[in-house]
Amino acid sequence: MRYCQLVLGPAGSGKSTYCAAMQRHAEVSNRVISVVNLDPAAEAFSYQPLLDVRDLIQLDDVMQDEDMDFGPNGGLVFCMEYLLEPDGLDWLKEQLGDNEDDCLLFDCPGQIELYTHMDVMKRLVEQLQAWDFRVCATFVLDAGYMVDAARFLSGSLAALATMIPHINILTKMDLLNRAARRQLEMFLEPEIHELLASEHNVSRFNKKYHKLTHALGKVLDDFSLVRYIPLNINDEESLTDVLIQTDFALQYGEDLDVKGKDFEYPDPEDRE
Ligand SMILES: Nc1nc2c(ncn2[C@@H]2O[C@H](COP(=O)(O)OP(=O)(O)O)[C@@H](O)[C@H]2O)c(=O)[nH]1
Ligand SMILES: [Mg+2]
Repeated sequence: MRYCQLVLGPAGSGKSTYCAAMQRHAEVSNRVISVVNLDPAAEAFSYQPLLDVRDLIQLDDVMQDEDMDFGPNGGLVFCMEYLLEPDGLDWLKEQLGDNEDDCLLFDCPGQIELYTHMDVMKRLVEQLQAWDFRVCATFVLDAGYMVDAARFLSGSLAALATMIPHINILTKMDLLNRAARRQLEMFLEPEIHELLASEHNVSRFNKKYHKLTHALGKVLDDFSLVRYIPLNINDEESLTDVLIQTDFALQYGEDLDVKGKDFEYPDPEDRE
């Protein structure tokens, strides 16, 4: 079995920084976590990638091709589709190797359309599973954007668009002052009704959609679907905490834990 996190989230939310910080943190804890750059439009990241999709295809090349005439979004979609063609997949499979127990982070592109309107990411997940990877989605959001309930809900709903086990991480906690951190605490394990009740400045728009917001909040609440883990990349304990949660989602180190999925309740008849 191999393990991987697809690191997802809007552009600038801190995906590449998370990958770099986790790789570094793993080294300190005597573990190896490798990072794969899957963003054909990536400009800068501070990790040393195990493999880089830009070695297969570069967004700039696609966009400069006059026959294809793509803009940035179309170009990105083309690159991801190309990766999932047989030749692209052969390349990816070979690059990934076949080391048992590998732990990988896939630093993914940020365009939400790839997840909401297209099946490229779903196909990627299925392919990775066929190659014996256990896959989870790690959804990264900038803590600075979690400032009001409406934004909170829209972020949460985006997080639900991924259909595999997923973890939500709030990045850039180091940038918040103490008051903001305290305010954020109520978002972490949200009692959504309380949260919505605490909204003060109800605009006309908010009033009109008040019921909708509450209904959506109730869905999230009833199913305990959304939880956020704060991450301060400058704090090793915080990194450890996130690693524990992602390990749990992936059921990494299966012989150490009882796995929910395979656990069988003992037959009461056999109890003597
Ligand atoms: N202070 C601070 N800056 C961060 C953190 N995470 C990301 N950044 C900065 O936010 C910007 C975008 O981060 P990046 O990882 O490239 O985002 P990506 O587009 O999601 O890969 C960069 O300038 C990072 O240095 C964080 O946890 N703390
Ligand atoms: Mg990036």
